[in-house]
Amino acid sequence: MNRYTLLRFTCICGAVALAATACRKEAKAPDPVYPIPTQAQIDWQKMETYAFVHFGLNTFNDLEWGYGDTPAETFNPTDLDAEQWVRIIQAAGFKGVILTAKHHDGFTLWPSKYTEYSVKNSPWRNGEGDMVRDLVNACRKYGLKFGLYLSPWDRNHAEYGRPAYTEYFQNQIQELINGYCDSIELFEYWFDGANGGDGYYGGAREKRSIDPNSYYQYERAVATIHAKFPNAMIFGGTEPTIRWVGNEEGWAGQTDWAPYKTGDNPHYGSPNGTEWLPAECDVSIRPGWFYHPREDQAVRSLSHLVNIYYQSVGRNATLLMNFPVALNGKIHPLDSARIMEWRQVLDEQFQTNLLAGIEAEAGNVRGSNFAPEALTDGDWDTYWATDDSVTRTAVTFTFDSLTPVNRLLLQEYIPLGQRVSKFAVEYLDSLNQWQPIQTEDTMTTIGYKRIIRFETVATEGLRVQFQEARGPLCINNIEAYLAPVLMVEPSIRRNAAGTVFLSAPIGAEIHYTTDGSTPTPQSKLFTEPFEMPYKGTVQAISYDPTFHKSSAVASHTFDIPTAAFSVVTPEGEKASAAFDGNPSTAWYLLLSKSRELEFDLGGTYTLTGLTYAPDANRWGMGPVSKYRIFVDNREVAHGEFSNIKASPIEQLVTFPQPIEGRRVRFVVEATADDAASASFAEITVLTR
Ligand code: FUL
Repeated sequence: MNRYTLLRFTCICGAVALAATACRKEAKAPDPVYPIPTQAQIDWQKMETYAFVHFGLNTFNDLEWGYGDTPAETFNPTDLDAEQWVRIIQAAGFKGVILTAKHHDGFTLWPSKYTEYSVKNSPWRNGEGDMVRDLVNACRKYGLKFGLYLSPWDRNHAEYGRPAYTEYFQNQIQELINGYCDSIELFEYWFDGANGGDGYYGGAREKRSIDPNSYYQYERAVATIHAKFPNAMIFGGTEPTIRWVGNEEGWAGQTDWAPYKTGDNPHYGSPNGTEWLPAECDVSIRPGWFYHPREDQAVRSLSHLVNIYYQSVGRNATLLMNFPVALNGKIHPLDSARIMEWRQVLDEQFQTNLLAGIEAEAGNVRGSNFAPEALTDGDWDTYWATDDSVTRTAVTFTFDSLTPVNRLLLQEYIPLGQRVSKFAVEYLDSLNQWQPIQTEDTMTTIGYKRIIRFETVATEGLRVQFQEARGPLCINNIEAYLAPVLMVEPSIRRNAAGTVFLSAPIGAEIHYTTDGSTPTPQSKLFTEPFEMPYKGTVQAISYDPTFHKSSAVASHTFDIPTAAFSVVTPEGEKASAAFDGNPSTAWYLLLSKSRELEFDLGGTYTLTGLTYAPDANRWGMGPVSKYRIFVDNREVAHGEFSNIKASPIEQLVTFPQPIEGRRVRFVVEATADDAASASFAEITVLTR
């Protein structure tokens, strides 16, 4: 008889928890700890993952934020197929899809009767097309939930900033809700908060500012939506039911409270939040939200996407994954292949719940109707609860034999509020001692779902120590898994002098090529940094020689090295961090001193473009939003880096034609946050 069976047949009240269960009577449920979610918020959170589709005029003009003046005639998908999107999205396990019915450029993907700036004036299906209708029909056919994104900021509309636009905005919401959403469940409505101020505005081409809290009349908008869909979640505006997580990278804080109050950091929420406002993590499968052919090489890696899942769903948030539909009107094959790989990895990682059917022992039990059996019975609505006075206690799971394990999934019964703020996980070692698991995860909040990743241990027992909570514990589910190791592709970096550094997880070999061929385990083995002081592409894989497993291929194309670059303006500056090949260090240009960075390349080159990356560190500031670029005093480009504040990724400027020269001047016309300094994490030139 092992320890587990022994316990099952013992009934010593108080001392042994499982036994305590049997001796207990039924108890009344714990009081809620406020704030608590609505049923609609609970149902939405249970969706866990859903998709975004960004598609529109931007797609055809290689833009992220159209100015509102790109002609409607440029919208021309050759082979639009909303059913293809829905099939892929559903096969990858997403429960719904949100469409950018109108982005900031004001172009509507449905033939709105309130504007001419829409699909009806495009060549697509001779102006007879209606993308909102297509997607609604596809969702209805496949049983996928539907959501709408409608940008309040409209850079096309002549009346933007005046009362007439507010009416227009409200009319469009009426049009969408009442004209399109019959017999479909609208699960979410997205009011994007972005507003860069300037736009075409019917030809005025000027900057207009509004007070978003009063101008758009969000209360009216929400009343329209909720009149028909009382359960739809509202993102943004003045009456949200969920919150933006504060970044566009797909991660929530390790500590993540659904309770929230004004002023809280959206990554974390807070235990004394007054409103139930759970976090949604929006992220694109590529760097941009809209499709750009150059980003075909930049689809997020499998390991990155898997990580995003753990850092969103695994941290009490939902995941909103964007697909930038390509020029032909379909999800790009690289994106669909990657997301299916992602689904497969997650299915493998969560294949067999090692705790299914194992009865837990609990240090305290409120009553027989709140017994720890609820933790592993597969029923979301049953939960283990403790006495009102007990917030510190443990649950223990005993395996029949040594069991390797490296994941623990915990869920609180959130209808009664979010409670746990500190816990620890332990395993039984070979000497029958409890040891802490080795993990980089901090074990603070749980909420709807928390997943902890740790080093594999082969053990006969797991124990969760609940250490702090806002009230008696209410836990409805605990699962454990053994996830196969996922090979992570190497990271590739080159310093200013042209030395290339590759790194991979401990234990993995790195094999690489520099001749354009795909690396295999037979390719050159990386043993030390190597020199590549010229233009070229490094491709590399991680390889596990024990299990003969390779990672996906990492690839990085480098242009001329920056060692020979020297700063001309501002005089006396070296700006080394801007040229060091390391995007996590940044140089700041003090704008009161100079608004430009001019540098000499150390030789004459034929230049085709430039890349600029702002400081993307958590507290980074001063991303350049408007620029002018000169080569040897000739202006070669000017423009805007759209959405750079919310998404501080590398920006590419391609010059209209190649130009010979050696002095590049980058003029900062504006920063997205009006900071006193502009940040330069990296600046490079592209040569022919
Ligand atoms: C941001 C927008 O500005 C981006 O273009 C994108 O739509 C993203 C989802 O939200 O605020």
